[in-house]
Amino acid sequence: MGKAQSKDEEYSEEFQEAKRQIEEKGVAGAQAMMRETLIGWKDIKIKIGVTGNAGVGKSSFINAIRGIDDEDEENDDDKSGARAAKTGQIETTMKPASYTYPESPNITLMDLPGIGTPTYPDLDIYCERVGLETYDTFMILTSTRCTKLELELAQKIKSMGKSFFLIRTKIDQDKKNEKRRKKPDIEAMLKRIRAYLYEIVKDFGIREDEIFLISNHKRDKWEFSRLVEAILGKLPAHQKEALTLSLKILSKDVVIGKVEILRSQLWKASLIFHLTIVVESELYFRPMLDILSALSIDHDESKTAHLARSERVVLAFLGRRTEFFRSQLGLPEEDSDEFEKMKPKFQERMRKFYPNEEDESFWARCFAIDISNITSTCRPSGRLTKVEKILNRVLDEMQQLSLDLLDEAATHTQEPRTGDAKQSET
Ligand SMILES: Nc1nc2c(ncn2[C@@H]2O[C@H](COP(=O)(O)OP(=O)(O)OP(=O)(O)O)[C@@H](O)[C@H]2O)c(=O)[nH]1
Ligand SMILES: [Mg+2]
Repeated sequence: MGKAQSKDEEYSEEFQEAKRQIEEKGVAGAQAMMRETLIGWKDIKIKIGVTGNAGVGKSSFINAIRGIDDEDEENDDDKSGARAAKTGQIETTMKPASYTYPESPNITLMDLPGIGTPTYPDLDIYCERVGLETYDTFMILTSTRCTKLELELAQKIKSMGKSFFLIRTKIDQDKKNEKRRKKPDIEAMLKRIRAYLYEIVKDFGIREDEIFLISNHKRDKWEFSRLVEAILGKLPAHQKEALTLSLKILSKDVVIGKVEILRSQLWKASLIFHLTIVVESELYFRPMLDILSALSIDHDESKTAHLARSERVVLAFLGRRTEFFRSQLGLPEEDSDEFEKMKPKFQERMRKFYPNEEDESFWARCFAIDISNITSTCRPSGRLTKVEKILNRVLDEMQQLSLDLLDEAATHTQEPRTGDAKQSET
């Protein structure tokens, strides 16, 4: 994720900007700027159009990919778009509605009305009314047979120079139907469906692996997680990072992708931390030293007080970062029901990720790291490297725990593993 060259460019660009901010507004300005770039992924806008015939499962897909239940009424009145999309057996979505990832309101999934309904019988009118040209990319959903209108829609999207994936929903229903046959062969059925669709869309330059067979009701089966990976792969680097960080944990690939991004951001996080310490010294330590010098009083006591303050800054910083990593990897809060349900061996490993800001011995106990060792390091580069090292270690252990939890869940439910690149179910 992210090419080395562009990361270097980005690094030096942001670094130059931080330097400029220090000159203009002092370290507090640079600190604010770095903090903004660190949470910048929340500001990148992506608009994905979800379209297709009426009733193929567009709204259900929008809920499934955001990890929201169709029946989730809790958020029904939520105007931010983080609510469940309405689904139903009759024509349900009458005009475009936008839905967002709960974690990232700027990633918009547009739930478009079905084509070819009495409300939108004509494709040109449909395209105009839903503003087809305003989307970055599309998901065309289909179930059972492909219709002429769906093909015309695909043609229209291609002619606008935009990309789309073809998603065949309701595979669970096909499986049920296949099982009623005398000699059911689910694998052969899946192949048949894929070959049928490929034959129809290959002239649009769609590759066979750009067709996805999914069930909105069973995200852990067939090709749902491969689809998520493919959507990420299509987006430019920044959008990909934004969407990855917004995803709920669906698979091992998502865990690994998130950790990779969090790791690539470590230098920014530790630079903020360093600037915080510098701000502390500027605001507190330096004026104090001046006063003490003026009064000809020994500095040592003040130095100790400053180090104690710095130590609190380190504890708070590491605590906040660890909490962010934990929420990114979908690991539960301490004392939550989810935590209570975990096996004791996992609970034990999780305890390392609930740092207590008041507990100075936490990092030494859990990660064999001496915090005072960091604060007493005066060289900024030494401080930065140490903080990055600690956070890297936290990420290593969190990634491993998340992967082990996914394995455990897969064994427990006896379902196919969600992280496999090509999933199939027989
Ligand atoms: N078995 C099964 N049913 C599905 C799946 N996806 C959607 N459905 C059902 O299909 C029906 C229509 O789903 P919607 O998500 O409302 O379909 P839509 O494409 O948004 O429909 P319109 O908005 O009317 O165009 C609902 O009863 C869903 O529960 C799926 O993957 N498997
Ligand atoms: Mg709908």
